[in-house]
Amino acid sequence: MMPATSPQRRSLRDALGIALALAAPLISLIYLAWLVFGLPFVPFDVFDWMTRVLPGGLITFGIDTMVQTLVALGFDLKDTAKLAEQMMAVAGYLVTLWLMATAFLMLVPLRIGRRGPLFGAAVGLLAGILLVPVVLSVYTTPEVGRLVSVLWILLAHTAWGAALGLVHVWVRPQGRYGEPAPAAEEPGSAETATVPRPVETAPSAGPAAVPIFAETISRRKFILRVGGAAAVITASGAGVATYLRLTKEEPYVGPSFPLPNADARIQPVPGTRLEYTPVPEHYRIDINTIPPDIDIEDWRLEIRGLVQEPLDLSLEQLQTDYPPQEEFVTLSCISNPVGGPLISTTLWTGARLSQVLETAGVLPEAKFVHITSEDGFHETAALDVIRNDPRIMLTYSFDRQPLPQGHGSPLRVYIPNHYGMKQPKWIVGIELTADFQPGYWVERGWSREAIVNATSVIDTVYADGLERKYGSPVVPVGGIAYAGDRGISEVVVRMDDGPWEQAELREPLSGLTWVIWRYSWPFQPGQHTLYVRCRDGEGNWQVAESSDTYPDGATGLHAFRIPADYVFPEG
Ligand SMILES: Nc1nc2c(c(=O)[nH]1)N[C@H]1C(S)=C(S)[C@@H](COP(=O)(O)O)O[C@H]1N2
Ligand SMILES: [Mo]
Repeated sequence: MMPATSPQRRSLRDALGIALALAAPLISLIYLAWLVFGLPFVPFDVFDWMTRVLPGGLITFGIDTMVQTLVALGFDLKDTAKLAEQMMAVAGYLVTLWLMATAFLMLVPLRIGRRGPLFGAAVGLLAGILLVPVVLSVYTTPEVGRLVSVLWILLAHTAWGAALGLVHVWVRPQGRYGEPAPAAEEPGSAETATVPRPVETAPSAGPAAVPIFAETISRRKFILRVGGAAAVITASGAGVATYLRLTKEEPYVGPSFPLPNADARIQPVPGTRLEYTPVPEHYRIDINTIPPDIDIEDWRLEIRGLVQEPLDLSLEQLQTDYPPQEEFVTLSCISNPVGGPLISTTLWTGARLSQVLETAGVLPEAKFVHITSEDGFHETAALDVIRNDPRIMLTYSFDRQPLPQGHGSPLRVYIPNHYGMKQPKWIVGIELTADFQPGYWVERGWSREAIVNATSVIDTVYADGLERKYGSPVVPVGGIAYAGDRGISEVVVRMDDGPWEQAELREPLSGLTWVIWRYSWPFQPGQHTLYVRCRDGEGNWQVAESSDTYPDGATGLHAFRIPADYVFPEG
């Protein structure tokens, strides 16, 4: 006997709940398999693939929105930018699976019976087949062979589909008043349905209508059980991840050598950012959710194109056949907003690029050097520029330590005075060409030259340092100014609409880094805004007019708002 309210279809709410309870454990499983066996983590690969194929404007908008949101929410960008991307990747994948499964549960007729799992498996396999070329084209997460990865992707998604089909037959649809209804109706009884079915996969009645479970269970019970299992899998995944991270991470203990300007007369105002960025805190920007993992033993730098002799150089050759050179370098991302966090300073060590090219014997027709990376990133530099600038180097060390994986291990290039987008990490090839070839971000509309704009930032208004100068209270103010290899000749600060006043400059780590400045602000009670502006070593003032990061890098003055209750002058 059938209850009168027995529905012929699942409600959307039911389908959404069940579909979510199935999508979450698949992701947890794929995640665990990645951590433990190095099998592909599909969400990250799909996300990175989308980053590469979607129009540049959309990606730029996405990055800017993310950076602005994180900064506005007060997050430390170096910790959160990649994490936010990773969360977006997982969320996108989850929602896709969720919607697919919901559609399946809504559209596939309940009387599909024992053919449910088979049909589900076919749907899952199809999803897996679509994902395979995507993952293979990016392939940054797997640490296993391609065949194993392909098999895993197909297997995992087929299993998910089969589970979906099984659950479809197993979990009975909820009646209007919560009464149970059989998952598969008796032959004939379903035919009395007045609601037309959207999809008829089994047009002929017959064996399909025989239920494969002796009993069906309620949605609530199902979600409790599967949800419990999913929670266990997810929690153990997070546990393993935390364990792996804790055992991998080494604490950072400052530079192992004295900084060249340790005795400089001008000292930073407390609250100014560190002049020498600890490497773990160096900002990181690239097109990868997980940085490429290159095996240094197998890696070779391939020099090709218009050369007398193509070369394959090992890292050891680069380190021993060429005299190492060092530079203190400030690197900035072109996406760094004025006052933003995408700028850092450390010590770079490498081999002079012009010398390495000489070994290969550059042919006279060559005009450009096209550098390619493991992740598909690439950039072009003019051969003239490389020949005339001995500072341009193939870098293998940060802070006198091997280049970290996230910063381009084993090799990246340094080109002074240009934004980071001009400086490929994870280099695998250098080709000498006669024709200009636009780089990865240039193809997406960003600046062809990408010369850094002069910029200056107020890091701190040190209220606790309030002191008296000639009897009047002053508050120390400090920050950085940066203009690539042009250096900084002057920094000025002004309050509200007042006159510009000189700040003092600290001797920088090198002519390629930012400069720390300080200024004694004659204290005024009340609410005020301080502005800073700098002049580069060639005498050009920082552009005061505001412009967006796209396409040439941000310009405009950094402002520091001082609330009325910020500083309390002593009696
Ligand atoms: N291979 C590769 N190199 C790359 C990128 C990338 O996505 N892939 N991003 C560039 C950009 S936009 C910047 S700002 C710098 C950042 O270097 P960092 O992460 O070491 O700070 O790397 C550059 N080199
Ligand atoms: Mo960048």
